[in-house]
Amino acid sequence: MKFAPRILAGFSLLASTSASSATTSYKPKYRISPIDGSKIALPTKEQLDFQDKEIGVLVHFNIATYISIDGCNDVPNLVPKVSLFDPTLLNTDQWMDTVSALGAKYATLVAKHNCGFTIWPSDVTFTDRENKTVPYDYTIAESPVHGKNVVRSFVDSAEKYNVGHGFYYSVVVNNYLNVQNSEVRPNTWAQGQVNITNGTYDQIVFDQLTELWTNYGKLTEIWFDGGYSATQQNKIQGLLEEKQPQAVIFNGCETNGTCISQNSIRWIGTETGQAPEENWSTGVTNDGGDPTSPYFCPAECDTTLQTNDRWFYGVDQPLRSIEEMIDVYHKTVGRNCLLELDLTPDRSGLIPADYAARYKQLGDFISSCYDKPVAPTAKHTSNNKGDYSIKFDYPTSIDRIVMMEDQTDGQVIRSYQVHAKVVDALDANGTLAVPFTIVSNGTSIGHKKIDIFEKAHTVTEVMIKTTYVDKPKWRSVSVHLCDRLAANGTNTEAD
Ligand SMILES: *[C@@H]1O[C@H](CO)[C@@H](O)[C@H](O)[C@H]1NC(C)=O
Ligand SMILES: *[C@@H]1O[C@H](CO)[C@@H](O)[C@H](O)[C@H]1NC(C)=O
Ligand SMILES: *[C@@H]1O[C@H](CO)[C@@H](O)[C@H](O)[C@H]1NC(C)=O
Ligand SMILES: *[C@@H]1O[C@H](CO)[C@@H](O)[C@H](O)[C@H]1NC(C)=O
Ligand SMILES: *[C@@H]1O[C@H](CO)[C@@H](O)[C@H](O)[C@H]1NC(C)=O
Ligand SMILES: *[C@@H]1O[C@H](CO)[C@@H](O)[C@H](O)[C@H]1NC(C)=O
Ligand SMILES: *[C@@H]1O[C@H](CO)[C@@H](O)[C@H](O)[C@H]1NC(C)=O
Ligand SMILES: CC(=O)N[C@H]1CO[C@H](CO)[C@@H](O)[C@@H]1O
Repeated sequence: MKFAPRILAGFSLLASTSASSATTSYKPKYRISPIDGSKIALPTKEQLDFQDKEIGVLVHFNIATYISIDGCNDVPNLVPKVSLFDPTLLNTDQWMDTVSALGAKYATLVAKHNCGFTIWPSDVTFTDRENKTVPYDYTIAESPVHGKNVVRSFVDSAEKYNVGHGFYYSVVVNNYLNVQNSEVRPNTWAQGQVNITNGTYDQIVFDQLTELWTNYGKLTEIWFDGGYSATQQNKIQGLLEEKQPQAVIFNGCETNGTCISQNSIRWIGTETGQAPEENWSTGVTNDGGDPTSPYFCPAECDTTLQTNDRWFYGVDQPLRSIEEMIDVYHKTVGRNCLLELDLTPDRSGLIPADYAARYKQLGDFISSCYDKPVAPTAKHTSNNKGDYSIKFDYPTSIDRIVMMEDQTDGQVIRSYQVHAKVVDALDANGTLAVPFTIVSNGTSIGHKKIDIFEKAHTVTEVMIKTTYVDKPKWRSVSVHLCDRLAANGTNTEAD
């Protein structure tokens, strides 16, 4: 939460002592367009599998759940007491009920946030300034629920519910160790903070990532909030290659194209749950991306259910309306972005009932609208000019279209127009001999693009025309007719 873009710039002064294993940055993989010679970035299987999941959750449950403010960010001296962490009803299966009801396919848990508290019993020890070996004793093992391991329960529940699991571990901030921006602050130690060197800090990060990446199975996603420092980069990359080569890495590339993983995912650049209308699977900048980039690096749109960009459970924090959340779905998944929705267990360790109901309401809308297309017997054809056609058996009412590219050989469509033969009595004057009119248009399709028309239409035929850098491979095209809750802000009639 409070996601900073990657903040590597500024760390270049740190002596790169740990970089003895000269790991090299991943080069982008691409092919050349047979049509215009441009670069077409190629995905990894892991990236495509991840885009396929479409919806995930980012679970914010840590010691900050027990303080009034939303985490330890920007309060460098705050080290909440371990005695606060007391989830008496903790049940991670209950979390997964909500994950499933939402239709989310992966869950990434905040194993350590900026306060420094770990919700697994870390066995890491380190050397303090007096050269004594001391344990990292700001963990669940020192809390009232010692003997429990939230990370372990979470992983077991995720596996039981067939949900991919991953971890968020902030490597750039740790209040317990008095670290901001990856640097141990000199001469300002507060109550509860431990006095270490910069080198010791990097070692602790490495050792705790080793615990998380060794003991808890294959991870679907690894989250680097704000990236990592130059002194940590090579070792983290080496550890990833060794322990979790299949994981998709949020913030895995710097905006200058230095990547620690081929399976990188980029940040969309906001926490509102809105991708730009035009959002490519390619590019490394924190925005709508770039169709000409050689890097395949899809965007993830992280956002909250609670209002006011609140990530940890907030007592009496209102929730966003179902209309707004449906809008978020259309502006993220419907715009080729992964929707990663915050999930906030409360102080008892459970998802509150009213939250669970809102997530389920959203999941129910999505499946009721999109699981089954209208007119399943309509005739679908595509030709070798990139056109896609749907001919209906009889006049059929639709109000939206869902388009998916098969991106195995890269994202190749550069723009499209959706045409339809509209036979609505008022529009067409009651005749079937109508010409095609444009009902929506746009640029990027990628994994998925959903266009909601300005209004519902009765149509006999739909035809998509495209421009592209190689002949498009369609994965699917479907049309739907749904409750028009929050059908605003999406693509509208072009004519
Ligand atoms: C990208 O930025 C990082 C950190 O500032 C730097 O170490 C790296 O050399 C840069 N790479 C390129 C290709 O400019
Ligand atoms: C701790 O060990 C280091 C390296 O061996 C040494 O340079 C330093 O003086 C020692 N510090 C103390 C307080 O003994
Ligand atoms: C850690 O490194 C930073 C950057 O070089 C430096 O400003 C800071 O004083 C160091 N911290 C300690 C405790 O030595
Ligand atoms: C932290 O360690 C440094 C180096 O030994 C020392 O100068 C400083 O006084 C220590 N600070 C505290 C609060 O112990
Ligand atoms: C679209 O709907 C959302 C959620 O109801 C609302 O916040 C937003 O203001 C609406 N936008 C427009 C342009 O009507
Ligand atoms: C509808 O068709 C009738 C009969 O051909 C014609 O008189 C009328 O102008 C048409 N209306 C529109 C809106 O095209
Ligand atoms: C969609 O159509 C409108 C109206 O003709 C046009 O202004 C716009 O540029 C088109 N957008 C794309 C992406 O083709
Ligand atoms: C139409 C649209 O929203 N285009 C945006 C696509 O993403 C790039 C990068 O963020 C923006 O510059 C465009 O405005």
